[in-house]
Amino acid sequence: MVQIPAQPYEFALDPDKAALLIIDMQRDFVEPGGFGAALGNDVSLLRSAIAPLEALLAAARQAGLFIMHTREGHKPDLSDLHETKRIRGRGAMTIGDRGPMGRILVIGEPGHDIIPELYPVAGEPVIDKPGKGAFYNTELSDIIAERGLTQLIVCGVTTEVCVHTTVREANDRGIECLVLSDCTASYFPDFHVAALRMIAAQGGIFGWVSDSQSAIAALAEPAEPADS
Ligand code: TIU
Repeated sequence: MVQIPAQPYEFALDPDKAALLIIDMQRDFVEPGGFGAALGNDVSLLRSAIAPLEALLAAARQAGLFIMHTREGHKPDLSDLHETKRIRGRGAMTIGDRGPMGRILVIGEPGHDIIPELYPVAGEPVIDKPGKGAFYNTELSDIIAERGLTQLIVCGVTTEVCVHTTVREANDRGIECLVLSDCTASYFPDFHVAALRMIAAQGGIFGWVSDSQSAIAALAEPAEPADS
């Protein structure tokens, strides 16, 4: 076990039973012309998470931590897209429409892919998810069960939407989640702060909140046996 300073109290990381889960660091969310912009957002607000995530990803790879990435998106025939989601927002552009990075939020299109700075390497599963949470209609539960995972370090975008939904889903499945504040971001800075507070409030009702520096320091430490 490695202790990571966190809110509401320290997180006891068991690196053998933990994974880093990076949520939706896709061009569609952080670059102009994609889904985030189509919803009327200033996508530059999400870019603060990239540099801390690059450092964290390097440290996690160095430490041999299991790493997974998710991508929100839909099959090219949109058969996995609920009509309710397609029309939500009533914007001029929506999911499946063609933008400067290809069809918005469609698997295989340039905008749907993960940004180059955080691109997955061999051995890091990429989980395509049609919803906001990473458990709905994905193989994540199977991967967690096969590997005997009990903890997730959850990062990515956006804090109050896909990160929060995933943390809530994981919490209900008995998975402990540590969310790193500077490795997540929102189009709404006040929502980011509130979302993190919601996780750690009430004695850690959904999980724990820490930051990349604390996690990176912990990943560099040799783990103590779990029963010490
Ligand atoms: N709109 C928004 O804040 N987020 C999403 O639609 N998806 C994710 O959070 N990935």
